[in-house]
Parts: sequence; structure tokens; C-alpha cells
Amino acid sequence: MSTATTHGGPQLPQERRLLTEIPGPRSRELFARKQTAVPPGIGTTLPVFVTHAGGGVIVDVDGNSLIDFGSGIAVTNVGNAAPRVVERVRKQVADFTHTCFMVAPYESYVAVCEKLNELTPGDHEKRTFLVNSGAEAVENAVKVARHATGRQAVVAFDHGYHGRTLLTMTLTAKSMPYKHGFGPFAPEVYRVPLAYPFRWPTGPDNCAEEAAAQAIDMITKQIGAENVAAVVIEPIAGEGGFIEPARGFLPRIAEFCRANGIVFIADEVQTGFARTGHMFACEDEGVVPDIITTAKGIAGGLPLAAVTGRADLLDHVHGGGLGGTYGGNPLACEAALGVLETIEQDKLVERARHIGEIMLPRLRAIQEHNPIVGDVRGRGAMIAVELVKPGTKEPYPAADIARRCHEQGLLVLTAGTYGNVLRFLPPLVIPDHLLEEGLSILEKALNAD
Ligand code: PLZ
Repeated sequence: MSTATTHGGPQLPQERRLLTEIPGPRSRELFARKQTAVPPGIGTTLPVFVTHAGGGVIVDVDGNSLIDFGSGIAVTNVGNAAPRVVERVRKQVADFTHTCFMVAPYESYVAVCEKLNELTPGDHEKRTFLVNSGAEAVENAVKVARHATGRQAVVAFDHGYHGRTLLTMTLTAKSMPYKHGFGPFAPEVYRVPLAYPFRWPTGPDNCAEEAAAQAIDMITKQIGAENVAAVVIEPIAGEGGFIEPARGFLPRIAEFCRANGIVFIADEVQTGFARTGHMFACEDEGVVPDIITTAKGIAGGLPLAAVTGRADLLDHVHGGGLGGTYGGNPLACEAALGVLETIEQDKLVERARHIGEIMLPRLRAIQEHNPIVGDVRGRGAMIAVELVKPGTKEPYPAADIARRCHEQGLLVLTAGTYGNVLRFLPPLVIPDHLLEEGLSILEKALNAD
């Protein structure tokens, strides 16, 4: 390697540096090993093998330094190897690694729950419990809602993504690759339309009203509101393509839930923790969920997720009815406390807004002279472009453009029900010059067509 760096974190040189083609020879060797040891079901966005990461870069085994517009899918919001996270985890790993919180508790778990009760939308009394993954959080939120309401039906939306376990895969909208061949699915899950402004048949102006009316009509006529335990929605659909529901849609659905005793569950697994320029995306329209699920950005990459919600709902479940061996592992809890300190002290909510203010105007300028950019959207550091065949709304495959970015040392992710969305989730600590450089690479990749 050209640098003497032995650690990741923000002290890594904040530069794009290509020493070999991407992927380089050592990464290709490792990838060949991966292909014989790991099944192809576990995909690979960019086959470079990582040695270090921090700030806005990822360094690979060939010494290349790539610009990171992915944050490990919205996880390393505070950056990789963030100092407060590293320090707390390092101390904890030396003290004790696990007791199981249900067997013999420790303070950090309680401290994380207190923090989430305070930081999530709404000033009502709340409770939180901790699990390991986003999917596990959503599963548990539904369990709580069913227990508290005594009802069974669960409503999810078009373009929704909630995980890969049986229930959350069933809640997920897209068949390939998430559901194909994996049935039968969980019972009592129903799907209704999402207010997707770019693709709403009558255009964006009446999208919120019409989509909400259709969703509510389906719930009342096809399921019966009195049978519905919960409505589960992402405040911005993540895997579905960074779809911001037309303004007014979320509050209307939340109000309908309130009026009908339905638990409104906001899945903020991807949108949470300063990502969208708010601590949580629901805040943008002042929506207060009954239960909110969080994961990803919560612990800087250590496996942790949370279910936070109204005390009366969470307290309804009998003693011992919730839990798991690893949920709220002490290393993950220390990491989460380090993340929350970092967001607050380094003002990362403001920093996310700043990133949006740099990205959106540049992407809109690209859109003006490039007809494959059909839509530019997003909030804070959760930004996307939806690609179309010029002059139509027919999807243009995002993977082609992503590959060109990867070859130039810019890690971007794709998304979208139609596979035609490029999404950008830079770490909130990425320096401006890398953001600008990444956008220039992207511009060239889009224009090369
Ligand atoms: N809810 C809103 O975005 C995870 C999926 C990666 P887990 N999204 C990334 C993949 O292809 O598996 C996600 C999400 C929302 C739930 C989840 C599930 O979170 O931590 O992956 O279980």
C-alpha cells in the first residue's frame, strides 16, 4: 500500500486513488475463493475486498481507495471506525462480551433504550427493546401490534421492503430477488398502493389524495379496518427506489390508523439516524408513529436494531414474551451510544442537509441536459436518480451506470422496483471534495451513454 495507514476511520487519507483496474488482481483472487465457498444467493455489488474504511473512502486489498456513496446500505452514517464508537467498543470488548440481557442485564442496554425513547417522534410515554437486525425489529413490531390489538391483518405498501425473514419477506413487495421461489408466504398480509409521484397514473398533483383514498378503500372494503392490527410503512421507500410518498399521504394514513385503532408502524430502518436531514424521516411531516423500527445507522455497523413505541402497546406483552439471545449485545449498545454522541456533537443532522444541498442541485443540472435522468429526488443524504429511456418512463437499467462508476472508483448502489434507480447514501462525515468528485464521476458515467 502507498500509505502507512494501519487503521480505518477518519484519519485515512480522504482521496480517490486507483492503483489497479477495479477490481484489482488480489480482489479477483479473493472473489474466486468466495465463489467456491459462498452460495451465489449472497450477491456482490462491487467485488473489491476491503481492508480499511473511514470518512468517505473504502480501501481495498490492492491499495485502491474508493469514494463511498453507499455507507454499507445506510449503516455507517457516522463513518467507518468512528472514534467514539471504536473507543467504547474497544473498552467493552475487554470488559465483557456477552451475558445475555435477559439473563444478567447491563446499563448500556437501558441507556440506548432511554435515548431512543427520548429521540423518536412524539412526547408520549415510550418503551424500547433491542434485537439484532432490521427484519427482526419489524417482525417484533408486528408481534406487539397483534398482541395489543387482538387483531391479525397487517397492511404493507407497494414498493415496500422490510426484510428477508418469512413475515418481512411477505411484507416486502418485490418478487425477484426477495420472494421468488421462497413461498408459501405468511398469512394475513395485504398490500395497498403507495403515493409514488413520478409514476402515479394521473400525475403527481393529486397523487397523495388519490393513493390514500385507494389504500383506505382497500383496507375498509377488502380487509375491514376492525381486523387490521398494523399498517407498516417506510417513510421513504428505500429498496423500492427512494420513493418519497407525495406530501400528505403519510399523515392521512396515520390519521386513518388512529381513527380505527390500527397500530401505525414506521419502518425507519433505512431512513433513521440523521440520514434524511432529520433524526427520523417521519419528522418531515410531523407524523408520530405508534411504533418505530430502527436498525442500520443505529450502531455504526455493529448488529443492533430496536423497536420503540407507545408504552401501552409494548407493555401489553406478557413477561418473557419478547427477546432473543443476542438482542442488545453490550458491544452493539456501546457502539450505539457512540453513534448517538457523534450525531449530536458533530451535528450530523445538519451535515446530512448540507450533503443534500450539494447533491440535489448538481443532479438537477445533470437532469436538464441528460434525458435518461427521469427524476431526481430524496432528502438530506438519501438521494436518488430514477433512470428512464429518453422521452419515456420506461426503466433504464441502473446497473450499467453503476458499473461505470465502480470502474472509476465510486461506490454507488442501485435500487428500485424496476431496477432503474441509482441511490446515494454517503457517510455523513464524507468531506465535500469527495462528494463533488463523486458527482463528477457520476455525471460522466451518465453522459457516456
Ligand atoms: N426495513 C426499510 O431497508 C434493509 C437490505 C439489504 P436487515 N435494507 C437493506 C438486502 O438486500 O438484504 C431493511 C430496510 C428496511 C428492513 C430492512 C431489513 O433490515 O437488518 O437487513 O434485516
